[in-house]
Amino acid sequence: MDNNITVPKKTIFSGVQPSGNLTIGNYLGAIKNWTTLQNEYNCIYCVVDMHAITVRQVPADLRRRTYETLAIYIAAGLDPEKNTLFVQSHVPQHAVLAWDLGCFTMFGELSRMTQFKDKSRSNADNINSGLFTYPVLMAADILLYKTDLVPVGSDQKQHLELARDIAIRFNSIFSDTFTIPEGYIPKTGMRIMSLADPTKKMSKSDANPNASIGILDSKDDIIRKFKRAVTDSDTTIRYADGKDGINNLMNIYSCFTGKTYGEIEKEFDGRGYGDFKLAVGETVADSLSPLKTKFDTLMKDKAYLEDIMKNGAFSASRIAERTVSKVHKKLGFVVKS
Ligand code: ATP
Ligand code: LTN
Repeated sequence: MDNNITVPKKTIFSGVQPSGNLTIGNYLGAIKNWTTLQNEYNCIYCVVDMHAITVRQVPADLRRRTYETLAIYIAAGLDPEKNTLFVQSHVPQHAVLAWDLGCFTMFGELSRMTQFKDKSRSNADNINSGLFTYPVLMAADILLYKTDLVPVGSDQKQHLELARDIAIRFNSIFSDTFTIPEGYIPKTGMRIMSLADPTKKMSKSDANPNASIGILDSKDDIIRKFKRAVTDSDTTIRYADGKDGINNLMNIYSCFTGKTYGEIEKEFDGRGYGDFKLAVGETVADSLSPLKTKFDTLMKDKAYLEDIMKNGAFSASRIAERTVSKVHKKLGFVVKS
């Protein structure tokens, strides 16, 4: 038997917008899971700054957060030697392919996107066309790299479905061009909810600073925010329908400790919400502390971060250029001589 046959690694692509202070929702729903994939897969992780400008950004903040997001990727455990880490706007093929794919995406499909509806409500004075075509740019991100798997939180399922539909449509018109991507959605930490309104997802662009826990928040802030988390008028710590606030805290505690809901219920049997909230706050703060220390060191070395961005963009461009020229040939564009 030939043992030397090597199966090519599957490709993973994902990204986070540098649109605010990253939350434990981004960490548990996305970045933490990415670190477990880096040995088995060919992983490409992007800081999606072009997506971030669909909502008005302060330029200096956007720039700082782009460095910070990359530093968080590395501080959370993504090894720049094993993963391609880059900034979306450094690879212009993302915008080019987004235009092409936009001509194969229907107005009706985009109108059905719940993120567009939610963001139109929260940004009623700036419902720009980028907000509307956001999922097309996301489809371009994914399809440029022959991506097999896309690890995202469950809130992105609908966008991923659309990316698949666009790819299937293009392939059926022009013969096989794109790999059809699959979602890779984690079981635990799928959806971390807001501390202020546990029926809404925790989001880094929430206007209420008490609604979310930032990965880089101080221990005091983390404990204070958990103490204020909205719960219910019951007194027992148990996972049950209608106890959205407690269920969310139990989910967060479970993600950081590995304990099951049953174990958590036993641990806090006979104890009040105050005790439980304090335990969650301390556990989260202590678990994030090593990441924060590493982050602080990385942020002092901008040249190092820029080097990673540059190398990442170089590797990503080589693949992205190939995909775009293949697509342009199929579309009938004259090849530039
Ligand atoms: P914004 O508030 O700016 O729209 P966001 O906080 O929702 O952003 P994104 O940058 O859109 O975050 O998402 C990055 C990744 O984090 C995605 O994979 C998304 O599914 C995941 N994610 C975001 N919020 C949560 C959450 N509350 N629970 C689980 N996963 C989440
Ligand atoms: N829309 C995503 C961020 C994102 C993304 C991607 C995720 C942009 N492009 C490509 C996975 C693959 C979000 O999480 N809000």
